[in-house]
Amino acid sequence: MTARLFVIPGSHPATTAALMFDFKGIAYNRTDLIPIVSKGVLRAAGFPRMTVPALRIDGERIQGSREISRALDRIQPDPPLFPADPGRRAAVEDAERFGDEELQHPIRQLLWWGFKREKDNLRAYSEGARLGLPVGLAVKTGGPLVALSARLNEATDANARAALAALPDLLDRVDAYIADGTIGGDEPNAADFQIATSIGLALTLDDLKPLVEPRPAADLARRIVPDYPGHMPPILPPAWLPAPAAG
Ligand SMILES: N[C@@H](CCC(=O)N[C@@H](CS)C(=O)NCC(=O)O)C(=O)O
Repeated sequence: MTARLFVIPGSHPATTAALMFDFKGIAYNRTDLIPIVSKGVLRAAGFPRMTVPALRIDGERIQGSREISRALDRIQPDPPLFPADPGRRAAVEDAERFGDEELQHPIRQLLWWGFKREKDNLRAYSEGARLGLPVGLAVKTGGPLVALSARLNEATDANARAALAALPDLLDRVDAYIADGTIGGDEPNAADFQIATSIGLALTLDDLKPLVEPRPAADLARRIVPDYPGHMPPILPPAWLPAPAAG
């Protein structure tokens, strides 16, 4: 089997895909892409969309973290990413969809807001990446790409504030999935990998840490993705930050 996973360093859904490969024990090669430049590379590689994770496996092209979880289970059923029981499978699929469609993007917008404000923050998220040029040089010359990425991700002040306002409810949802056993069990499933990376990424932002740290969601992230790369020192205006939940 030959597999090549296209990622952008620091991308949470790309990290989800990488973790699922490791869980399955399937060997793969990784191509690290620079944001924006990634779009042309993915197009040239024959992918229909312009986002990572994107996977070429034995000539087949699969794109999107949820598509990849299903493909990996099809290609190698053990260990499974989805429960066999139909009711439990539906619950995991629902949690995975929530992680993809509702949780991922607000965190992404806060990250790009932070990069836009201080592009040097990108460096820590790209440590060890093979970008085809030194990370320091990529960051130094990356201003226009950061500005464009922030724009394409709509990382405006208004959306960053909306993402922060939405965060407590989103974290409540994650904690509820843990409490009802959909995620956080002994054996991780596709929703664990989907959700834990967004929480792991959130924990790299010092501004978000006090909101996330006291929650079961943080324990899940530390277990599933203990070494999420990157660190963003405080950068968001304190007045925008919601109060940490009373504990
Ligand atoms: N919901 C999609 C999200 C894919 C996505 O938006 N990926 C981002 C990175 S986190 C991307 O490729 N952005 C393109 C770019 O930055 O140029 C999934 O889970 O696969």
